[in-house]
Amino acid sequence: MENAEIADIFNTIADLLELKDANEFRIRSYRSAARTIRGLPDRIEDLASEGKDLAELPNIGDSTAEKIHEILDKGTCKRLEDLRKEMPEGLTRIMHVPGLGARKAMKLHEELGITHLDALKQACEDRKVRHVEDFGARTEQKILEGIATARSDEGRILYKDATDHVESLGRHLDGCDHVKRWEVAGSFRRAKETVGDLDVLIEASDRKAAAEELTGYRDIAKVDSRGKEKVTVHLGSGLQVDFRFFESETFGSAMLYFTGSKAHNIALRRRAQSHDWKLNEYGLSKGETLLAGADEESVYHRLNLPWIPPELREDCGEIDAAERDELPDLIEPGDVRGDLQSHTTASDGTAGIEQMAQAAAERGLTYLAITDHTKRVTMAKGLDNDGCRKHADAIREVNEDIDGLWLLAGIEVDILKSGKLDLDEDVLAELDWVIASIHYNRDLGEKKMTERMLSAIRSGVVHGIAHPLGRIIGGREPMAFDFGKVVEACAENDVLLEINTQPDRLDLPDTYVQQARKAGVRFSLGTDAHKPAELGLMPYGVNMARRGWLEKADVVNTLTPKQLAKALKRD
Ligand code: DGT
Ligand code: CA
Ligand code: CA
Ligand code: ZN
Repeated sequence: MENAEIADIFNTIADLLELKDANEFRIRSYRSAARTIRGLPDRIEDLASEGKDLAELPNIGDSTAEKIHEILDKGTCKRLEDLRKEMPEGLTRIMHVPGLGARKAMKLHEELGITHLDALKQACEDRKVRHVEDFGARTEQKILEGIATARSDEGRILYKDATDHVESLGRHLDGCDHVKRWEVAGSFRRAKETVGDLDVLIEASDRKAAAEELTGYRDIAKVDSRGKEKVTVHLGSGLQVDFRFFESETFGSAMLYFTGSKAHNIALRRRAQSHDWKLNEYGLSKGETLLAGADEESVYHRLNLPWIPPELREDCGEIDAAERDELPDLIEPGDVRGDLQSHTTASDGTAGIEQMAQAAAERGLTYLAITDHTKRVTMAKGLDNDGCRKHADAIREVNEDIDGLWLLAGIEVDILKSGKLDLDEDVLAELDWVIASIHYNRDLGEKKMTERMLSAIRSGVVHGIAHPLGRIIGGREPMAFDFGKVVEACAENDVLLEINTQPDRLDLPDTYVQQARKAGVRFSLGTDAHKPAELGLMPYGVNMARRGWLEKADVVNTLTPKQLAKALKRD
């Protein structure tokens, strides 16, 4: 039994308990157990059979350990089965539709007898949901959109989670004697925010032996097929991996083909056809003659193009740009000098100012902006005017004591419903760095939301807008506002747009970044770290910046501290 399956069981128990409105503490303890199990480097089944005491694992107590043994033994546990008898399990999927949650899911169940997702969709289409107390027509529409998003994301995983799989699978492949070379292509190589499956290309010294070796990877739940060209497996988490074998003469054209995107491939193939050549995974050829195939560069060059970075291969203008020799010189992780969003215990972070500063210095950052929440965010104990002033003093004090790191005294100020900022402008004007964002009343209709954004952008005290769309991948829809107008106002008022680097936010996303860049907007990168380890999330945001065609000069985090200080001065 795989760790992920055990983790899923604990998450389902937590969901069912949440629907029952059970004790919050118990719900949370099941969720943390699930997280621990999912993240373990070893298979829990192996640990158990080696006789290890599972209760010694973090977040796992005696009763959880007992349940794990029960699950390993029977594939399920009594707790889950009892809950299933009490509560339709389909509700656990309904509660995860963006905008719903356990309470609303239960309400729909009680009022309309809904027990599964299809029934919910039908009820929305039949306009029954709008008549339930607290719901209304707009909510009904939102639910329909939410179901569509949940479905389109189904089976896709976050890029970061894919990275973890690739790292661990990669270690296995490195140890396979008959695997001479392996590369991951597909959406993973293009660094898309979510990945549907992994496409791994293999050069083997002996395909049969290599297939034998690679299917020995410990996290494989099922080998779907095993052939001379291709081996398909499913990992414990359900993620599909396609391994494809290629020889070195065509490895480059295979990389090109399986990196995609499909639209990019089609555009390239059209180009080849205009010369009466053929392009596929086995190379670029003229009749029987192979013109290019060993590496990607040679294929592009033969088509009279420079090599195009995978992040740009979406058929969104990259071939034209390549043809005119106007491809962007994309920003790289090493260009980033500092981090422009982080939280401390002053609001909802887990570490103090010193600890965050220390961690940033250890990572080699030359600046870090501390940007705690303001009072509107009551859940995060947000700061009021007075609290903000005191916090800024404390940040500046730590800044005095630490060498080689500039701690910016900053804030993530809420943009209120009215468009006003959550703190006084004179308080904000004293700070080194002010980003504004929306956390509440996210749905006032497009017109009001646009005005709200514009009034923050025009306030004269705001340097940037944080997580501008407010989306959570697979969890929350972007807010509806006129992005074109916001972009225009940002360009006019010299206000930055953030690329929030949290793997489930990545907000702004690629196509929005492209649009804003074309209008002359500049960007900031913020990990939004709520604990020291999250300062390591920067590369995920750099990926998004690259997919948005950004160069070093488009992102203020590449400035030296001195240049940044100058850029942030308000007139
Ligand atoms: P994913 O897995 O949904 O995140 O997205 P991809 O882009 O990895 O798509 P996938 O795994 O279906 O296929 C990998 C690549 O193979 C894809 O990016 C382009 C190429 N490919 C797949 N099917 C076709 C096709 O029908 N025509 C062309 N030209 N290329 C294809
Ligand atoms: Ca794929
Ligand atoms: Ca695939
Ligand atoms: Zn935030």
